[in-house]
Amino acid sequence: MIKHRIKTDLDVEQIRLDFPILKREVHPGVSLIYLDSTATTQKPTQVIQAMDDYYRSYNSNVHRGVHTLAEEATAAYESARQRVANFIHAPSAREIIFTRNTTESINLIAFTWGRTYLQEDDLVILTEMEHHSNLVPWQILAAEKGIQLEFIPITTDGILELDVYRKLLEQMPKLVSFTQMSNVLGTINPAKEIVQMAHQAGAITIIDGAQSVPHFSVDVQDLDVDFLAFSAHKICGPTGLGVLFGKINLLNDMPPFLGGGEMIKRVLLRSFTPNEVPHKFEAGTPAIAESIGLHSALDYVDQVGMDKIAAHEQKMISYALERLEEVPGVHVIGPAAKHKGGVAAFTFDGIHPHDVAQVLDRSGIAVRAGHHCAMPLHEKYNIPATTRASFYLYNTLDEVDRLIEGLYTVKEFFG
Ligand code: 7TS
Repeated sequence: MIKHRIKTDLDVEQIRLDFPILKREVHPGVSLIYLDSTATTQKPTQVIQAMDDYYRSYNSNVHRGVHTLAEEATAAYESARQRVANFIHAPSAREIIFTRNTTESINLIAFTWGRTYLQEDDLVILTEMEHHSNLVPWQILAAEKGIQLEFIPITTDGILELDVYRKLLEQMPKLVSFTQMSNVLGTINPAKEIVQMAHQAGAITIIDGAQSVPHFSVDVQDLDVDFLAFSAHKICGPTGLGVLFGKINLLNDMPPFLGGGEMIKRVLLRSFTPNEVPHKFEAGTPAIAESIGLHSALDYVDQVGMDKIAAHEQKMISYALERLEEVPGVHVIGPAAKHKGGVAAFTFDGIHPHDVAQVLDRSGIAVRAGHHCAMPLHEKYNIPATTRASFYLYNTLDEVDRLIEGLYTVKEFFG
């Protein structure tokens, strides 16, 4: 069963030592094989310690005090903002807004920019492979304002049909919003080209970077994208913190999102003056510990090297696709490895994905089963659900072998 295999450039055994959870047994004598990083990634000790250190030594609210702790916490929070700007090559930290997650980042754009600038019959282009968080906010706006939605279709291999996109652009859309990498198909979309084409048609662009920013190097200036959203918890950081990058002129012209403390300059009984960007969009006490955790997470993945992480995942997915193909009855959806990140979603003839995931769990293998918040995508393939294995910097080729062994056990179990 164990195959001869290629080597990857990452010292994964060393990296694994940084992730305490990877040492745990999920059942007596059964160690964890975590293949669900697309849902959320595990956290290295460095990140956990950075947050622990904040709570132990300088816990305080930000921007509100002149005492030492408040100054230290504020400096750490603003330093995290600068770190995020550097990580995605944003020209200025003022273009980085902290939200709760990717979902909130996209909703923020829909509720502020969308409500202000989109009118009845304006066209918004999305794709058929979007996560619900880049569908539902626009559907809400469509119901409220009568905007029109169109979708770039995908081929049976899970690649965007850019010829159809080109045709759609002739209708002069106001907005093109798309995922840089699919959380189900694993498809990596030609983001720069999509943005460029949208701009030529006069549209504003949004990239859902939830699955791209953690897995390969993303440069918002090179992409020339107007907005980009991602979540800290998918890049070795904590839950509860998201990022929205926006070009400064757009952010300056957008109305605030939520109202309350921090987002104001001056308040009278019946009116207020909003604060400057980015604070205008950060009402209330922010996720301070989480921003410190994200700072540490970005240092961590940068130290490993984003290009090395991407290359490792490329080898992981190539090997996984090759091995999954050997299992009779398994069908992976999505493109060939060269167009794909480290995500393999598949069906197993005659066996429900939840049953697959449940039997795999007995061997300690954590995969996700379901529609992965992409119901329209599954409908396109005429399947209700898939089982999904996803890989990150701490996964090994041995774990792929264990997954394959697990799938043979599933097959035996269900006859
Ligand atoms: N966009 C994409 C492409 C995603 O994969 C996800 C989460 C989101 C947006 C939303 O991120 P959140 O942090 O706001 O929840 N994707 C998944 C997944 O595939 N399984 O669980 C969460």
